[in-house]
Amino acid sequence: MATLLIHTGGTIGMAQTPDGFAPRDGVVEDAVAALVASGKVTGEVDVLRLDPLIDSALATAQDWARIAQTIHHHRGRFDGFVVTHGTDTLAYTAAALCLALPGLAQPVIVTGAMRPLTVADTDGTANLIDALAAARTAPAGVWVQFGGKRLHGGRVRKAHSQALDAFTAAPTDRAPRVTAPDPQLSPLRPHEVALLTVTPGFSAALLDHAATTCDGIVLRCFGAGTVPDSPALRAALRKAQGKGVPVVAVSQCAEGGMQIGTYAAGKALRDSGVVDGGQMTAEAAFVKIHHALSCFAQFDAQHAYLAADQCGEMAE
Ligand code: ASN
Repeated sequence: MATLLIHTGGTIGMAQTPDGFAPRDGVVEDAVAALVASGKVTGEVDVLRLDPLIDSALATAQDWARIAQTIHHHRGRFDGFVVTHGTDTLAYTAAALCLALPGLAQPVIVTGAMRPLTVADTDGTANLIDALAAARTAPAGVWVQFGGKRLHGGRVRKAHSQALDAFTAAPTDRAPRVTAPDPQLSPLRPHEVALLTVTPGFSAALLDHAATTCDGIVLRCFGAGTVPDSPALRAALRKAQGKGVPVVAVSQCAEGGMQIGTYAAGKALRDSGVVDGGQMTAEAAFVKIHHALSCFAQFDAQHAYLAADQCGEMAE
């Protein structure tokens, strides 16, 4: 069985520099070669480096599209894929890959490390071994293999900034892939998408600015879906609706998701055509808006796509 490992950057392949950890060519390639030579990894593993290697803080929608294109292009030659990636924005990339590759027949295993392969107490070796094994055995779809856990790529979030098992995902029976009769590559283009968090005393001017200047908005609401309702907030939401700027509401809580309609303080969302994000993470909502804007020209079609579960990202 052949696996393609696509290396994009991140701590796993970093080394110390005067400015702090930064990507270094050859680190992941050498580690994979050593694992194969020692027999800890079996089967053929090809490594493809997506230059320039980056700290994932610098990743953009173009990077998500490039990784998806690479997987789609090589889908006929490999039984599974591993993507090595920085952890800071790994959840965005995993969700973007879930949505970008409908009908994917192979597993895509996204992994990385909290400590580089170049330090003694690295977690990168274990994650690499687990990810390469999962690429041969996991069901089709996009999974995150990290800290001994295999998580749904469309539901994952970085929950800890230091721990080796930094990721969590609410479980679901839905596979992390969009169902389609044939493998496809969805268009994915950069867009201006705002991710705004409501706060006590939230300035509706921020939302108004986003409605004026952005292509889409993720609104992180309180609890099960309440907002600091005010005429100014309603006017900003109506402006977004009038301009055809999709707004997706998600919960600031790490678990439980939205239940819009429970409280009158969430009615402004309903009255303004805001999409109920359900169980979606803010990361998944952010990339889903990019997909909706890239795939559909009409607001109604964008809205319908955003409101429907595509790959288990919204499922209970
Ligand atoms: N800053 C790093 C990155 O996201 C963090 C990591 O990979 N652990 O690229």
